[in-house]
Amino acid sequence: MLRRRRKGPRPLSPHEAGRGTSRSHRRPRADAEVPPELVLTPESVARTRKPAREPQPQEPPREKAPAPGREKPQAPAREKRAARGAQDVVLVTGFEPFGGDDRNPSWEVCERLPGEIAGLRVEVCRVPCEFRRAIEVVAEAIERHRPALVVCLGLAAGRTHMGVERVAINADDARIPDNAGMQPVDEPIAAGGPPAYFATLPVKAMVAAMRAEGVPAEVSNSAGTYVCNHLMYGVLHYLAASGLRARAGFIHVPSSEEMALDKREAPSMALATMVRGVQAAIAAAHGKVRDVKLADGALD
Ligand code: PCA
Repeated sequence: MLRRRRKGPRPLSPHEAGRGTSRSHRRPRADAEVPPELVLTPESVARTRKPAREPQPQEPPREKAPAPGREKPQAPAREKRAARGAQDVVLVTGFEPFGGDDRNPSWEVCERLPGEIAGLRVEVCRVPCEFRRAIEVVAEAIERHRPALVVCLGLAAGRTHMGVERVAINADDARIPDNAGMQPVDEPIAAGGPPAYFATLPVKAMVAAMRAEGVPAEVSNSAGTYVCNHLMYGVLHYLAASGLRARAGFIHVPSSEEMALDKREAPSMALATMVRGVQAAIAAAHGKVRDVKLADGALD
């Protein structure tokens, strides 16, 4: 039986109470407990925002950080765009270098994406390789852009294929410290949060679309236990709890050819191939809410 949506105003949940009624389009999930530091209000966003730093040489100023203290209150960008009949947004994120590397292809792919994919406006966001802070930065970008899709990218050196992650688990277990020196071992990402979240993007359809473009791709059943899994879990948790309708997922990319030049054992993929793959994956994710059935599971 189809359930009808209740008409008329519904009572405010404790999560919404005190935030004014302007966010009544949100439908928070009662069972998703979000750590208070991840519940973003314009005030908390302004508090967590670091002063604009000098742009890095290889970093084009795609996103201008406002001068400290001059941030605009967060507008419900998606609603305003819809009212103007303007484009939906896909937010694509990539990580800064980590673990002693001087580049990270996940961000280099973001820099090479076109401004539009499958009718979606592309916004990119460079993410620090830091536990907690990574989630805050992406949550802030979600509040700013109100995307329809969020596709996070990260490097998985040693992999041969583009890996569309199926699941993120509620566990941090860092073999090396992050870029801020933190090394959580066997700690939950969100105490009281669900053990795992599945990606809300059609992972098999994305893999199939990449292969159709000639890009080696696979479904991956583990995003690891480092900052990438942490970010994927955190973004899905944030979206579930905030009631925003964006769908989100994560793609791990192999080392780039440039990185493999001085790492002989590392398999690699050309950045241009990764860019083609990400474009195909986004187009497939935008076109399909339900996944396709494709026998492509792992035996181990
Ligand atoms: N890869 C790491 C974190 C940042 C990145 O690009 C990971 O797979 O967890």
